[in-house]
Amino acid sequence: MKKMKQTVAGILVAAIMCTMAGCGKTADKQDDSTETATGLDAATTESAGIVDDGDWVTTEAALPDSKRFTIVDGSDAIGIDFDDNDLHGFTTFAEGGVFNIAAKDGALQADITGLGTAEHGCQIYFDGFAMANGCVYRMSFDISSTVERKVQWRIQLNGGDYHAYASEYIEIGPEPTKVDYVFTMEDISDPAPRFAINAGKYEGYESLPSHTITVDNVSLFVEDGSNAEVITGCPVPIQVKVNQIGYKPDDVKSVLATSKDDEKFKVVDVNTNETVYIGTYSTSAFDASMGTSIRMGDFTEVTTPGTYQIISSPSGASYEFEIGDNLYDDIYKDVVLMFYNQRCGTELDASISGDFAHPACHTQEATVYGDSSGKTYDVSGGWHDAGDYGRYVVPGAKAVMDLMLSYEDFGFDADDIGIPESGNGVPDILDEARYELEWMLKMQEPSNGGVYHKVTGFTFPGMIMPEEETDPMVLAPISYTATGDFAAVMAKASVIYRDYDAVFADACLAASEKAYEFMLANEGMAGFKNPDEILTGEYPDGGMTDETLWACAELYLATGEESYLEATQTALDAKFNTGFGWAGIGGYALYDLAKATGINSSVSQTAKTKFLDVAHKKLSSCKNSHVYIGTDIYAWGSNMTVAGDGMLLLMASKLEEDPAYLEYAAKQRDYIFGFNGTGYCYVTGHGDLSPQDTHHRPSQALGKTMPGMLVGGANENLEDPYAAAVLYGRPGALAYVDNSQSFSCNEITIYWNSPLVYLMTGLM
Ligand code: 9MR
Ligand code: ZN
Repeated sequence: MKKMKQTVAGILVAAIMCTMAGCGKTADKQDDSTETATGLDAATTESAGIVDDGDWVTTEAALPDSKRFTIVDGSDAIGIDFDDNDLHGFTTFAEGGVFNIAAKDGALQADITGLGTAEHGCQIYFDGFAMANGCVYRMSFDISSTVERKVQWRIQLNGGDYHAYASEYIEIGPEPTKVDYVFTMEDISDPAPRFAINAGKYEGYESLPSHTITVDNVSLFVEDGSNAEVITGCPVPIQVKVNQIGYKPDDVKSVLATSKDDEKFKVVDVNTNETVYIGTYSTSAFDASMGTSIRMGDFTEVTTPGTYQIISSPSGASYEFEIGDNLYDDIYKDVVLMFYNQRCGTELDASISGDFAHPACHTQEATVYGDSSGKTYDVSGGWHDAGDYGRYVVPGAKAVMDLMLSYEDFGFDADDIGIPESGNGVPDILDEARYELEWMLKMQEPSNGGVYHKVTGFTFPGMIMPEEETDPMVLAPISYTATGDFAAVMAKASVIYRDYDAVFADACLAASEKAYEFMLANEGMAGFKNPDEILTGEYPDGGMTDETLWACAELYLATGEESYLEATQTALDAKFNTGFGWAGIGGYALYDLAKATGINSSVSQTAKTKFLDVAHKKLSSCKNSHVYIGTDIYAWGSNMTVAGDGMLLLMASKLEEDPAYLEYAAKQRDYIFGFNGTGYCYVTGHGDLSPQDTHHRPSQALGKTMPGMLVGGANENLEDPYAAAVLYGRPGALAYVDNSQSFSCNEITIYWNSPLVYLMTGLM
């Protein structure tokens, strides 16, 4: 057993750190005495009388060296000998396989008792290295098995179609086999590939006795790096950032320069090349989320409709943007139509969905997990949750609620958005929400009112079109959160749809009451956990006091009944999450109680006080933020947090007069459209720089990007191998990469689009 060698992953990390230091963005905090600790001085603006002195140095600041790593001849990209009895990141994937791995006696040992359903039924894998096009590698390792059998080793793309860069089928047995394989990386460079050994079910293997596979001395050696491509990582963000879609004439308008040197900027009309405004930036401040010094400029005074660009000295130009009244119409339409495009169980019409049209998908009946009688239900319909095709009640309820509130709070009653139901006399937003509600009704167990947590396959499908996922569908067990969220939105729907369809409204209310009975009978039920065999999205949530509150509050608002009032009073006294996410959802209950008229006044007052308390804190976070946004936590789906903060501020503006609510709600919108650290407009198909390689199966299958999807955005937790490889060391607000392998940054979901619908509706 040989000594551990340094891995390219190690070199990669070192190279990125040099890159960060070299760009002068992380290391300059301490010696900039002009910076303020928190907040920025308000930008002063020069007179709009426009005297352009011509003194503009607008050369792009030297771009940091974006080499992510270099390939070193004679080094290991992977070099692990397990001598220290550590797995060094080796782990497993199962498709029905029953096995476990451990590092023992200086080697990796896999004890296999069930082969699963595919060659990768039992997969042992390793991520965390990188490969360059043109480089010659030597893959070697020792492998044995206590029974004679076949396995396959692969180095593969970690996502998409998982195709192999190199692979071999090998017969192994008790005598160790030495794999030694030299190959050239012909594919494009990959900063996050996967090395895997597939030890699952092969043709002719009905079963094998339980056995142990031993793996040792795993090495991916750089045999010849002389022709290896030098790999570049994420693009360097543009330094001068604006909302790329644009501003309404009377909006407060800000420009963000991620630089400490810029002192002034001008706003140039791109059609006439005329300078229409010259502004002075605030003093610089160090922004920890972006890990750099920034300055803010204000050009609210520019109100004339047109197309503009900011020229900043010395950082250069911004993307172009518009000032005008109807500039949101196109993006808004796409953001709303995204829900239609995510519809499941129905044919998508090419006249609406274009390339994304497809035949009806997922129409097969689903089996109830763990039901010995093999019970199946028709649960077709609803929206695909995200980049995967799962349909999950918990996040679906949040998305439906946002759409219903867009209608209720802002009278969004357009009936010509262009969905099949357009022109039917019911607002399209309600038609669209009803598509999900009708599916949710099917997810309720008729015998007891509980609601199945989700319907998916046992595992995520490949990067295929939805109608190609023909695997058996399974209904995951009933959960308290799914039942609570269901009870809440069904009660709400009974109010919202009553004027349009009283029969439907009654059905929703009855379903809600039945779900509530299940909740009463199952108080203290444990939070949902995926059964071992179901590997799709989990949506776990152990804190359920907010679901209890939301359910009884909406039932009280729908019925006025005393028992629901009492339950609401009790639930309001408990500790609960006041958010607008998929897990924490108490904000919806507070808001609906606070805005209701003619209900128990102490309940509505309590709810209003609690709601406004949350809103006041959010508003002051926005005011204290360098970039006017309400969060400094960049977790999975951070764009939902930002859109949700905008939503909260808009709601607060309905309960209490304060122009700051609208102003800062618009800032959350600006962030999403490009006024942020990465400079991305995070909605596909709009803006100058927007995501083009999303983790979204239809987009990946077709090699095109569906428009109108809001991606998850910056995520400092680096929760997928690709992000871990290319974003290591990046500050939170910059931890975003436009790559389909990065599902923790670049996936899309219905419940990230839905708060954006609310925010845009409110601001329009
Ligand atoms: O949006 C979810 C995020 O908040 C969680 O951190 C993450 C991991 O549990 O899961 C996200 O939800 C995914 C779901 O599990 C499956 N469909 C895609 C969702 C978005 O990535
Ligand atoms: Zn489907």
